[in-house]
Amino acid sequence: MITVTRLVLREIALTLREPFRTSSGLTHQRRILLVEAENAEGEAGRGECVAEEFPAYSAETVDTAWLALTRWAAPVVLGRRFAGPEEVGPALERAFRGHPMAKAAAEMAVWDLAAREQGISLARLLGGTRERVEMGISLGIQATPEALAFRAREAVAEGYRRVKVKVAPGEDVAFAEAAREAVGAGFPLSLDANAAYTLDDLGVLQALDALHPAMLEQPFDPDDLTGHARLQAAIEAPVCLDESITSAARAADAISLGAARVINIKAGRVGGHAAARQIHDLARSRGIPVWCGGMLESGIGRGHNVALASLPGFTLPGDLSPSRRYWERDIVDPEWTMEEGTLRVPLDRPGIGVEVDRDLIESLTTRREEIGPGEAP
Ligand code: OSB
Ligand code: MG
Repeated sequence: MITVTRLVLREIALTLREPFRTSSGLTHQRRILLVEAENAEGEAGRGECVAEEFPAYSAETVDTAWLALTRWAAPVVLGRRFAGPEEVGPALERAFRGHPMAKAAAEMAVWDLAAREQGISLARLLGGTRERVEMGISLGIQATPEALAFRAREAVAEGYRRVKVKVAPGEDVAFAEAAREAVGAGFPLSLDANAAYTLDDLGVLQALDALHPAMLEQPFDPDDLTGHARLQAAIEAPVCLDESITSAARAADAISLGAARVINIKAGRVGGHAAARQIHDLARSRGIPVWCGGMLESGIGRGHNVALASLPGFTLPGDLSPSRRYWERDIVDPEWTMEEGTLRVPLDRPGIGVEVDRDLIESLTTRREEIGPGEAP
């Protein structure tokens, strides 16, 4: 049994050490929505909403998630006796439509709390089996192919197990060629288009395919499963879906249609850990490899990603970098680190395995709201 008696929502401002550019925009300062779920004993679990400031990656934003959490998710979660954290996602799903990033932030906070109440790691509670997870870097679009090649070479030297490069129309073939040459012929190099192309760009996509990428991530609009299936039939590289996969049902459709040979799972995008695990189980039963995506999270969201990535079907390196790659100072203690291209899953520590730096979080907070049972606005 688990009961949440108080939710604390908080928005913090965190500045990336280096701006991150994709086909859908530039991010330098992250507005991050954090959710704390407390039980009657005052113990807290934490979740992080992956929604961004502007609705480019998906329709949700920090502000819509704040609204959905306070108005619709809080009354579902607060004061209710759940048999376990796996019941929270379905309850939110029944209560209102959409807003999977908002739902996930609350759901994941309850999973962290449940693991802490049981005195076990979140990785164990989710059914994780790995002691270490392999790390991959996601490189934003750079000013020139040469600059990208420099960063890609650096990443390989640092030990990353996979390099992913963002591409966009006009900043694709020359950049991908430079990255391929930098990492070497056999090295896993992925390309992520963040939905910037259409089937009319087949020529460009075939030129990218000729560079033998480990996968081509989300070339088309999230709704265009049929287009992805057509593309998959026309290229050798596996098509990997990210933005398209918003639920287990969508993942099942994508697999059945042949729209994806690989799936990027982000618990924060699909409504939380229960849905993420369901997608993992489904993909595993269909022979589809999965990996854990990232959304430039703080150390809290990263902790959730690490726990999820410890599940057995996560056979490919995730978009997972150490804290130092993103932030001058992360909000968690200890910070996340990389050893030989892997990250040690904190199986010996409760919940996500890290504690928050309360003073630092307080100093970064731009908005805060506490909600108790029966208090939802
Ligand atoms: O498409 O995977 C993506 C970051 C923000 C939004 C979307 C994506 C990304 C990344 C960064 O690729 C991955 C990371 O957190 O390191
Ligand atoms: Mg992506």
